[in-house]
Amino acid sequence: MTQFRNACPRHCYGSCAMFSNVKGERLIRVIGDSKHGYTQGSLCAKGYSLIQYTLDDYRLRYPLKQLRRGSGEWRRISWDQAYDIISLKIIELNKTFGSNKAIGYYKGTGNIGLLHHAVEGMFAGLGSCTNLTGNICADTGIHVLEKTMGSFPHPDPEDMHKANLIVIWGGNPTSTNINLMRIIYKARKDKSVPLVVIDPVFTNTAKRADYYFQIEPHSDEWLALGIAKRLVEVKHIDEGFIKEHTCGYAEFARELDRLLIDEVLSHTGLSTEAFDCLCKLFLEHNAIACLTGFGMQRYRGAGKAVNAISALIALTGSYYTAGGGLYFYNKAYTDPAEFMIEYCKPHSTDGEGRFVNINTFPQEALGLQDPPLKMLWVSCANPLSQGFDLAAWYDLFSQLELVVCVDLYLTKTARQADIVLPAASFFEEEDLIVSFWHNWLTLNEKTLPSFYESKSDLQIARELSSYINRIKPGFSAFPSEMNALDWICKFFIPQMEDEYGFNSIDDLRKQSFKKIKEPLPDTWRYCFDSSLLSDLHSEISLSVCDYPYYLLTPQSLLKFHSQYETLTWLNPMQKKMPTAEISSHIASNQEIRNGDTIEVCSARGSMLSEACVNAKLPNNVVYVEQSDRFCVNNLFGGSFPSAESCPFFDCKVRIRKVSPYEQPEGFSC
Ligand SMILES: Nc1nc2c(c(=O)[nH]1)N[C@H]1C(S)=C(S)[C@@H](COP(=O)(O)OP(=O)(O)OC[C@H]3O[C@@H](n4cnc5c(=O)[nH]c(N)nc54)[C@H](O)[C@@H]3O)O[C@H]1N2
Ligand SMILES: Nc1nc2c(c(=O)[nH]1)N[C@H]1C(S)=C(S)[C@@H](COP(=O)(O)OP(=O)(O)OC[C@H]3O[C@@H](n4cnc5c(=O)[nH]c(N)nc54)[C@H](O)[C@@H]3O)O[C@H]1N2
Ligand code: SF4
Ligand SMILES: [Mo]
Repeated sequence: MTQFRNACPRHCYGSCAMFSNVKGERLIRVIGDSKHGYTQGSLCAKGYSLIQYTLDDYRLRYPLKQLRRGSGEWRRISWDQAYDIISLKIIELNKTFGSNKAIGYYKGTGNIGLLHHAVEGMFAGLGSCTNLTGNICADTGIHVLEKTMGSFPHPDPEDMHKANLIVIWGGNPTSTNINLMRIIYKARKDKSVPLVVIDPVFTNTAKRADYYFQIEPHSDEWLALGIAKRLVEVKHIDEGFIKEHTCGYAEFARELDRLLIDEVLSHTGLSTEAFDCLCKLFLEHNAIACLTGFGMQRYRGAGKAVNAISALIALTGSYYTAGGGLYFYNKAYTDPAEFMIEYCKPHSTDGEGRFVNINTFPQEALGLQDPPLKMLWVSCANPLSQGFDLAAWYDLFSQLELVVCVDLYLTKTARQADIVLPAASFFEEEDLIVSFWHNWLTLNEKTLPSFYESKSDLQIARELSSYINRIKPGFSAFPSEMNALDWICKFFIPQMEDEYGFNSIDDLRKQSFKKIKEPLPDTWRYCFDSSLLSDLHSEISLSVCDYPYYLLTPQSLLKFHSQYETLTWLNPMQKKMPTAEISSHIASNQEIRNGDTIEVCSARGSMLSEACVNAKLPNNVVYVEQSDRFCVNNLFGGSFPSAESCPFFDCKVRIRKVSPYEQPEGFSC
């Protein structure tokens, strides 16, 4: 039996370090690495199920060509045939339009390994393409925090237990960030640090809290500003911090004066007692750790909420305290990838190409002219299941002359592609995993041989780039000669060794390394944004009568967005239709019982679901899991402010009980 070091490459807060045991060519065991400072040896159930994932019957084995898009008529082709079709199309489009701008890519969050940036690198190597920008999970918060704090600090999550109050605001770490819960439990056990959860849904995290505040969806900025007003009124603010490290406080405080607590209560739905209790918690603590979850920013205008929360933390002076501050996103993790993309660029090009934002991708791409987008490469992503405006995605696909999808599975997106290329699992490739949350870096060793003919994104980028260059020498500047170990040893190690304190790949094989971080410099400043208050009343109002309920579709413990659905270890019951959780109030009003079929209907679309009555859900919330098979995103769509993440939780629905006579036979979504 051989043991390897691996790291889970899901877009997960954990980026867990693990060991894999292999017997013959079979993965037989995975265990967490107890020496990793953040994950300390624990993996989630999805991690342990990777044994089934590597050999899943549903995994793609060979390159495929679809005779007519969406027809399901697939032919197995060789890799060379696939490269030939793709290369010829790229060269043809270049000839027709005089640049590579008609060629674009969409890269999702399927694998965050540094070497997967070979996808962006491959397109950078072609020169002026249509490139991707933005961050689907966190753009709303990133833009706001950059405005108020410049390069915003992200405290070390391992220090969270040093705070004296922990607030989880719009996040659900018992599902999405399991390792953090260990740190929170430690804080409670050792120092009785109270845990506060603010979420419209009584989640599993809320169940573990000392204080839970069930607020109306989309009312976070009202709540944060309400607490801020109380702190300012009773002069319980950190005056030293405000004087030395902030600007704009006086105006912000003046604007807070105009805010009425009654308005706060009516927007948030909290009682006076609950609001007073929350204010008291903020008044009594000065090292507040606030996890600003990604869930809370998925509605139109949610930037105001992140902005207001960051201001509240500034008023308490928590940014410089041990364990205190705003825990949101570790931006530093994108730096090495950006270097890689730069490195692949040709020395002279006909310009930079153009950029399309990931959040508004299908709409923006549809609007592109001179030239229009004609070819799309989709990798690590399932946008026809997970995208926000699926109608726009289908429109975009219909204008494309070639769609290539690289994936491990025949997803909803792959089913609409012309060419599907089988991707290797992370056990079948070398990689480096850097977290977007904690400060650790872990080597991922190649553990298994390739599953049938699957290849890593890097291998595909190398082979396709050299195939094109064989047809048209010098067409691509992507360094095809560099294999994974070359990138790691010759490129990433020299770039990162000082920051992380390692010298060689042998060091990386022995352990994970933690980035040595500087403390927040004295010159750091927080800028209060008083326009926040003047904008507060300009809420976008959604039609309440026709569609009275908020549809919330956050992340779930046993899935990863559209991934892991086929694994029976995680999902033993193969459902016939999706489950929609509804409150007892909705259930009794509409005489719906557990197991009844209901139609969940938005202004954009509808889906049949099996009702599950959840007595803890608020009266105005319907809760559905994300899925590839039963794709809920058909219900979303519409425009939203630029520089914001897609408003996935800004969907209003109505529901209707469906009589058994109305139900289509053999329902599938
Ligand atoms: N198991 C698992 N883990 C994951 C993922 C996964 O799919 N599965 N996905 C990963 C990715 S890519 C991401 S982006 C993260 C996201 O993970 P989190 O940051 O935890 O965010 P979400 O799960 O989207 O939403 C968190 C909470 O926001 C609440 N919420 C919804 N609307 C509001 C509101 O208006 N106000 C407040 N205060 N709360 C609201 C929801 O009820 C939910 O409990 O998780 C990562 N981790
Ligand atoms: N309803 C609803 N929709 C949402 C959200 C929500 O909260 N609610 N959240 C949004 C958020 S935050 C996110 S991040 C997105 C996630 O949406 P996507 O980025 O599309 O992520 P996944 O659905 O996880 O799909 C990733 C795909 O990558 C594939 N993959 C895995 N490893 C590799 C690899 O090494 N190479 C290649 N080529 N492919 C690989 C997987 O098989 C999978 O099909 O969903 C968004 N959509
Ligand atoms: S999905 Fe997240 S928690 Fe689970 S093993 Fe992977 S990184 Fe760890
Ligand atoms: Mo995400």
